[in-house]
Amino acid sequence: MSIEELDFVKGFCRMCDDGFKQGWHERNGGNLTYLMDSDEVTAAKPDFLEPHGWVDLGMQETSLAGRYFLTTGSGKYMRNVLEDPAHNIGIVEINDSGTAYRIVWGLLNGAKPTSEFPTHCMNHAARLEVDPSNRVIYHSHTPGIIEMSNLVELDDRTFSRILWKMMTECVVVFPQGVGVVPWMVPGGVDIAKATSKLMKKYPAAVWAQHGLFASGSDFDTAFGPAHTIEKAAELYIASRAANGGSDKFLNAITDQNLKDTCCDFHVQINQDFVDCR
Ligand code: 2HA
Ligand code: ZN
Repeated sequence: MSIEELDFVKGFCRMCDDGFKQGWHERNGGNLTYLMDSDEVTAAKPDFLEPHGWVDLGMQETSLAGRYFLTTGSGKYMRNVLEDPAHNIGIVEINDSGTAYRIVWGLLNGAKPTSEFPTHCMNHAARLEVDPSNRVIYHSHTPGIIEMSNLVELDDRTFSRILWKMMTECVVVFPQGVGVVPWMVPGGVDIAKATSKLMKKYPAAVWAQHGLFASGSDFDTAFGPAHTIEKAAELYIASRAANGGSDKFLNAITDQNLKDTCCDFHVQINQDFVDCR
């Protein structure tokens, strides 16, 4: 079986296309990485090409040493991934000390891993600390979240409470809430550090005026919360617009409603973000 026929590659390509169809990936916006397990590496290895030279990561992640990632390419369009995986995505190997990577498949014609590869690596390491089953980090340019970051205070509690209260099941989908990274220059180690700090507390983090980072143990559990968070943000924007711009809604989910929902669904709400006992 060729690499492009393997289930994890097909799932990866489908997710890129799903995000594009949602309107989250204009031009080359957004990126996706997937941490392969040893069976997936074994299945893909016969098709690996002559590896490229090692490239410095600009940081060290010892927990990722020797691991392999499937990643979108820098400057590549999510829109094109499904049709032509080998030119738009690729497999990279991390070296034994977790300081460098090399391309072993795909990213043809001199392409490189996503410009956000340092953020993805740090986020993988951060999520693995709190959830050893985590495999996916997904960055999208979600319009509702970007609109919301123009309008509300940029802090974790404010964002989480608004999103939870927009739709009953939100608090069940992300009961820890979401983190918020203030506006920062993308693509570097500083934003990677700020994001990965939040990803130790939350499975998703907003980038103000930029988009969203989501994580999960597979493509569904990363895409699903991203979809839910973005839908809640769009509901907030639409509700405010329909309410003359005001955020004082006639009816709203209360803090007690949030807690009762979590109790019934057996999930632990982030207690710091609710006001009642
Ligand atoms: O263009 O989304 O944050 C890729 C990006 C950078
Ligand atoms: Zn981006």
